[in-house]
Amino acid sequence: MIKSFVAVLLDSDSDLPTARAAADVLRKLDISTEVKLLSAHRTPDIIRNYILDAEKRGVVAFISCAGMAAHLAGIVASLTIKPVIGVPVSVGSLNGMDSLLSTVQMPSGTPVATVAIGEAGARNAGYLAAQIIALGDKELANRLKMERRANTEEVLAKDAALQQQLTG
Ligand code: RP5
Repeated sequence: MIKSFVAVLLDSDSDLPTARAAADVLRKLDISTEVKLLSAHRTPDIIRNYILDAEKRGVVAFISCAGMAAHLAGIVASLTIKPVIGVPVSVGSLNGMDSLLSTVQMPSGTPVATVAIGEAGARNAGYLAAQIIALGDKELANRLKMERRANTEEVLAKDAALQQQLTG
């Protein structure tokens, strides 16, 4: 049986801290994850073969992390109809604004679901991929719901502590 997995792609090894934030969320949720370095501008020929092979091996979604002229997510999206989530990396003199616009402004018919710049966005890319998988996986859906509940409890506890500080 083919084992399904999420591919976390990075355009440069300098994108690793961002890519790791997405992979950490997926692993914490027990989702099989593959991390792969592929460069839009430096390894264009290798990308097509990797995507075709990943599809044969059971990839369910791609998360693509890239900075500056961030074209990796768009190229991946042009080669597959699996969901592609783009993470703009915060790098260079524009602090990721260039990455954000390069990732999000896709032509009609070839979407990239683009999340926020940097590691916060990468974590949400992990959760978004998990939510896509959870459409067909009740156990994972329950794990995600439990995490949401834990987040709610955490805020309530922090508010209770805050109220005590303010009144105590
Ligand atoms: C992009 O340019 C990468 O995604 C990276 O965020 C940025 C800098 O790349 P390196 O010069 O560190 O390889 O290609």
